[in-house]
Amino acid sequence: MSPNNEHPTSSNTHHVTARQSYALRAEKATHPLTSYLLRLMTLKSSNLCLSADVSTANQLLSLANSLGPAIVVLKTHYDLISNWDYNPSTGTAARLARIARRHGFLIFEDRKFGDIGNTVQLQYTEGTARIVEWANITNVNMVPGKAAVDALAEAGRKWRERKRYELNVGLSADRQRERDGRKASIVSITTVSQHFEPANSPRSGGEDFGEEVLRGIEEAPLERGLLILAQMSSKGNFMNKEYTDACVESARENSDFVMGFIAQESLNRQEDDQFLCMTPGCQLPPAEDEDAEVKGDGKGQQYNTPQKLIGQMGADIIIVGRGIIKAADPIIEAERYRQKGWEAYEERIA
Ligand code: 5BU
Repeated sequence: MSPNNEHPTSSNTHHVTARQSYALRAEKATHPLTSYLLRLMTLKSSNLCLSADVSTANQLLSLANSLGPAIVVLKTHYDLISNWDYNPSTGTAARLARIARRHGFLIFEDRKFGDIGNTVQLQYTEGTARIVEWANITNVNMVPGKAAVDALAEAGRKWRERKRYELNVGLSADRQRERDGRKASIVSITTVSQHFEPANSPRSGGEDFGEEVLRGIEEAPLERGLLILAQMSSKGNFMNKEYTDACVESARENSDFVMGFIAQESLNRQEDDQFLCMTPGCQLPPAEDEDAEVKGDGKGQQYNTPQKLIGQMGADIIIVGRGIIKAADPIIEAERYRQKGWEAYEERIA
């Protein structure tokens, strides 16, 4: 493979989706989670994903709580967290899911699966983290081949079917108990898996969060979604055009599971492509010098502004980590990124 380390420079907003509003795309999207996310973006006027690259669970949860109102997706690297608590009911993922429902954002575990099909299925659904249980979205590095995507899609489908079945069994058992006048007390697999569900859900064991749920939208659908790592932001990466094209083909083959791409430009090419493009490598110049050039991080990361990524490259969601987390006031900075990202989108569709 020859490296494709140059960032795309030309405009990439010719596809019909680049001119459509997120609300219209929500109506047209066939993937339920894509449709939900686009509605959430419309509701919150936000196309911002926070990359919560911190090292303790408390830092993660506190960032999620304070920046939640500005974002639509929170991206985790759970293996960066030194004290990640794996308990399904009281652990880090369960607590994050409650905050996600309170503020209205999806959880995206940036796991970059990259192994043979059988292994990625196990990594996704089993092991300590059981990512499928708590992450609405995850991603795959397709270097091992399309089988990795097919295998994750199969695991995602199976999980959803099992979950639906468990929920139905759980609901009918509850109804039966109600009819019998008995208290809901049996501990079933349903009860255990329900703890992963977001707050205030008919699926979440009846916990009532009252006012503490984002109004105007229901909880996220059960469907899980995958993003394919089609292009990277890092200098000198080996993701060439041939690889990127294969990612797009694979996405079309698994469009009931693949929501879109991690890429530096929109990859919608065919008329009916409706993929999302989520883009890392995003920073703003300082507020006091908005014309300044944004530079890399000295460790291979390359940055572009929201204006370039959303406005010219057709990205849908900007992914921002240190630009926000390391700011003197992350809440103010997250709001600044939200505004800039949204303005760039409004200009694009105008
Ligand atoms: P930053 O602090 O905004 O540079 O963080 C970017 C995040 O996005 C970080 O978690 C990376 O692992 C992630 N990332 C990226 O920077 N570039 C890529 O091409 C991919 C992921 Br894929």
